[in-house]
Amino acid sequence: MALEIKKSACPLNCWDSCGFTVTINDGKISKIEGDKDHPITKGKICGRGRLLEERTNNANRLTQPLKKIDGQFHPISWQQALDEIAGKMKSVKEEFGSTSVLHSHDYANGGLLINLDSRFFNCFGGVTELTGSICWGAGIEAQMWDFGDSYSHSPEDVLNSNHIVIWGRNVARTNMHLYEKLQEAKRNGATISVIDPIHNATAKIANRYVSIKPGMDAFLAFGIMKEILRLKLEDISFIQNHSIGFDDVIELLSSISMEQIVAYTEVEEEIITELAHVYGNGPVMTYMGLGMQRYKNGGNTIRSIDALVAMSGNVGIPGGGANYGNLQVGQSFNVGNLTLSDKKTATRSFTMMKQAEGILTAEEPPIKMIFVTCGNPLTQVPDTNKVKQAFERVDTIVVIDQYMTDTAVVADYVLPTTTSFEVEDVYYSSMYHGYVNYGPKLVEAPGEVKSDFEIWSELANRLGFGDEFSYTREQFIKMGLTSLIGNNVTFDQIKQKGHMKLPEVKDVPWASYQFKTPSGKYEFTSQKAEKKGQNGKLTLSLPRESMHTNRPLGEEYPYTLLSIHPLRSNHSQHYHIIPGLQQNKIEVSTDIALEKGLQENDTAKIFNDRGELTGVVKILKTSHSKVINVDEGNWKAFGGSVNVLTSDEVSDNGLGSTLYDCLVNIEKC
Ligand SMILES: Nc1nc2c(c(=O)[nH]1)N[C@H]1C(S)=C(S)[C@@H](COP(=O)(O)OP(=O)(O)OC[C@H]3O[C@@H](n4cnc5c(=O)[nH]c(N)nc54)[C@H](O)[C@@H]3O)O[C@H]1N2
Ligand SMILES: Nc1nc2c(c(=O)[nH]1)N[C@H]1C(S)=C(S)[C@@H](COP(=O)(O)OP(=O)(O)OC[C@H]3O[C@@H](n4cnc5c(=O)[nH]c(N)nc54)[C@H](O)[C@@H]3O)O[C@H]1N2
Ligand code: SF4
Ligand SMILES: [Mo]
Repeated sequence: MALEIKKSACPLNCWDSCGFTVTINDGKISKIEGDKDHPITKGKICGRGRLLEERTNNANRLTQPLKKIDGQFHPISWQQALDEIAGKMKSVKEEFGSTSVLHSHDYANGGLLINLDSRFFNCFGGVTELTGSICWGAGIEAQMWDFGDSYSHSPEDVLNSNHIVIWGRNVARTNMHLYEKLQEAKRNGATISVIDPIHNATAKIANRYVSIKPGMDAFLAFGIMKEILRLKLEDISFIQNHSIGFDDVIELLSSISMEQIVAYTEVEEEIITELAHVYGNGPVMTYMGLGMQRYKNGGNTIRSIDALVAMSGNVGIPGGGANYGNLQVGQSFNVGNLTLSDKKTATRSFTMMKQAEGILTAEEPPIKMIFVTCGNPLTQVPDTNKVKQAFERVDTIVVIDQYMTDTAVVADYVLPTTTSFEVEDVYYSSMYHGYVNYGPKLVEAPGEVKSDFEIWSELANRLGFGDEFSYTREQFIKMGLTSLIGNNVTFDQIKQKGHMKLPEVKDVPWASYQFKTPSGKYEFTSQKAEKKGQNGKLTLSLPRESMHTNRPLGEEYPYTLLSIHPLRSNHSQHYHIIPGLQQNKIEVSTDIALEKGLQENDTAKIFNDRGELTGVVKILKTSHSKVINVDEGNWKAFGGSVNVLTSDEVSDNGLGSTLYDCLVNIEKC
């Protein structure tokens, strides 16, 4: 038996972007472990990564193209599937124009060549595309306004911090290598504060846990800034020399009292003062999560925390930073070479959030055909009932996936695709560190499975633009890396080592205080926003669904529903292979349990005007008193997605989501 051990990389949409060592036994993946040589992973990976072995080998994996006939799926040949799909594309383009085709996707695979989907649709003439991001849109735009870009400090730099503030990031669950770094920093003497409505696993190692009312973090930042000014702890030199608009912040802060701040946030004044001393005694490294900006006021929340970090002198210094995304990595590639956006002659876009609304209301042209890739909108996009209704209204749906997901179930054609071990690519994440990883082809794909790339190129041949796909994967990877070549990076180096830190990536961003904003300074009041016709100032904005903004709704549905990321699954991708996950768990605060007479393991129903969901009650020992959580990603077969309850409303900036801006009620069944 031939046993081999090879390096590879995790393709999952995750902060960590780990390096793997993969054991291959007789042409099959048999084990996935962490690559000890990888500077971030250092030999450790999570269960989601290890279970990619199961996701590759599972007997339920799709291995043949399927076509739905009279409500039942039947295997068909690739020849038939691709001929029929290309034929349909041609005819809808002739009759309605190319934008009658919608490409619905998310970012389930962090490989560079996933961008070839855009090349295909651009060469076809341009389809209806999705803009914005359910994941992190509001916060990215917020940082674009404040700094001119969204950059994080290198993982190692946390060891230079005096204090660390984990603000709405579930580090122990979603960002395991930061969790390890936090433990190391704590041993070195740094303090850790966790600000979160839920006492999550990271709070267990923190020196200070601050429970906050969901959606009210900007007010906490305002309270801390007020105290910093009162205590004269602000960085006057940074404010005077490297920023604009601080007068607007002072005006805003004087328009709200500390009593109001305490009432909104439900954080005690003493704790606000303590946090002012933390920020005044830097360097302080602030790690913001993405959950916290999935509210109507999410962009303003991230901007207000950025402002706190900036005015306290924690921008551009080792051990500091307003760490949210790290676009330095993604921006290093030459993605335009892969996507050929100037090939498209027609354009239309829907926001990712409101794709269902778009499908239901589009007229000139209507949506006649949908392609779904790297996404599972029937579980992951808000307002599932509306998404289902919209998808059911479209004549032809093509889903490219590895499994019969809730979205694949509503398709007309399901095309089986490869896992990352069956094709060559380079992988990266624009969320945490600055490394790019190499993933070679390690095994043959099972059955008749074809990669997304092969599917695009075979459809392109049928549609008359096959030339644009007449390159090998390696040639395409090199095309995407051309922007790096002058920088002493070659594909062969990445290949040889298995990973590489991209030379452009700065460990301490903004150290020169040269910001990428219109003024070149840090902008407390954003000129970019003003140019767009918006008020670029920070505001006292509130979540959309709350007692303060909609009293009748707040009375009917008194609890905020969070739907945070599951520990053991990456979104919906692991539920079907982990029996222990195959039931919705409704986590409620102890106060809600008392109020509603709920006990551990009772069956309960949560509901609002959009939908309802049943599950088993779990009681959160420490959390904000009005909070319920159901982890996102669950399949219909196992109780259904929490998104039956969430709203498709878009956030205040950046076309982000408002998934956690969601009121519900609960009753025992
Ligand atoms: N295990 C696991 N890890 C993952 C993923 C996964 O599916 N599973 N997904 C990956 C992806 S795509 C992403 S985007 C990241 C997301 O990573 P995170 O941002 O860490 O995860 P979220 O689950 O979005 O929420 C993070 C935290 O925000 C808190 N929170 C919610 N509302 C508020 C609020 O109003 N204020 C404050 N202060 N906190 C709030 C929640 O209680 C939760 O602890 O995780 C990545 N890593
Ligand atoms: N209620 C609620 N909803 C949420 C969130 C939340 O916190 N709460 N989080 C949001 C966030 S942050 C995100 S990032 C999104 C994630 O949303 P999605 O990306 O839609 O979620 P996944 O479950 O990862 O689904 C990805 C699908 O792509 C398939 N896939 C994997 N690799 C490939 C490939 O190479 N090619 C193709 N064609 N398919 C592939 C997988 O099998 C899977 O079915 O969900 C969002 N939805
Ligand atoms: S899911 Fe994230 S933490 Fe887990 S192995 Fe993949 S990159 Fe690493
Ligand atoms: Mo995400």
